[in-house]
Amino acid sequence: MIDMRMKSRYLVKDLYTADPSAHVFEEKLFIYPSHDIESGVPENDNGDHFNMRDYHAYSMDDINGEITDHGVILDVDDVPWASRQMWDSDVACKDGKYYLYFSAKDKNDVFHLGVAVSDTPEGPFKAQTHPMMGSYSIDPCVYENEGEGHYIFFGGIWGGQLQRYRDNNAIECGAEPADIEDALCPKVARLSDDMLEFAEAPKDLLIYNENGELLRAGDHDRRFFEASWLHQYKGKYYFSYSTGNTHKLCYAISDNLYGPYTYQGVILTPVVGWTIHHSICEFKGKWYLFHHDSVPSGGKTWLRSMKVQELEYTEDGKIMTMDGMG
Ligand code: FUB
Repeated sequence: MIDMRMKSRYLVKDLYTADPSAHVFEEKLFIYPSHDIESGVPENDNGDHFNMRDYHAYSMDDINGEITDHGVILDVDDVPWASRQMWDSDVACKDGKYYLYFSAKDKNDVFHLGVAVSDTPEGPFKAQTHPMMGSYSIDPCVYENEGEGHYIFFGGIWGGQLQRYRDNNAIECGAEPADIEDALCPKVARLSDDMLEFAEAPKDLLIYNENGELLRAGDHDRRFFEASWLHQYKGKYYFSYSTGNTHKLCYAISDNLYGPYTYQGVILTPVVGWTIHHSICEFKGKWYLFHHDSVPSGGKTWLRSMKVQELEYTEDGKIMTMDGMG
């Protein structure tokens, strides 16, 4: 059942913003979105029309208060290895330094994950000279497992290129598995102590259905497509993601960070626009879903606007489904 009480609101009116990653740093809410622009690249299944070139950082003292735009925190021209398409990003903090993880294409049009570093959460960030070694695909999300270390989750199929890899190696003519085969998995890896590289080879994050079977590639309503996010609630790990071509935001739960996870249901039903992407963050005792849609641009898929709405759990820890059109 969809909870119609929960209304969302747009956060920024003067720029198009998407893929919001929200965190509490220095007692403020910081949001790191993609910055959508009208670049004139025609729309295709490869996502070439998402032709972004920089990132802004935003902060809020209060969820209902003013939002501050801290300006450009990283531009593609300041990333030595990148050529175009600055897609989804996330930020983590360790020992007073801030690390921006981002997806971008290299000079050969291959997606990798990059890291840029700053002394403050509002940036600007200085990029490393090379992408993270062994990184591929898109949509990094970094989660600090309290007292234990930081972990990166990533991956995205179709334009996000995950289908071009198996066992962390590029393959010839990469394609999605057949419908009856196991779906491609999002990836998880522990980060190195300096936060700049993988500390281990990325592992598959397995998502099972209610019968204990891996989700199949043909299960488009539930299989992973892109937009990884991890949060913890009442001792359980919640991995949430987009189903891409069926336009849903779903989640799965595990007792362990590495999984295996069990599929639970839909967080957000389809929004206006092709992509659905999000983050989940607790701020001042309440939980919020940050996401985007294309309503303000009149439905242009590549010009999205970020939003926030309160997220609610049932007594037994299920996330109440929200209406993407609400
Ligand atoms: O913003 C570009 C891409 O669109 C993101 O990386 C995907 O998750 C989708 O939202």
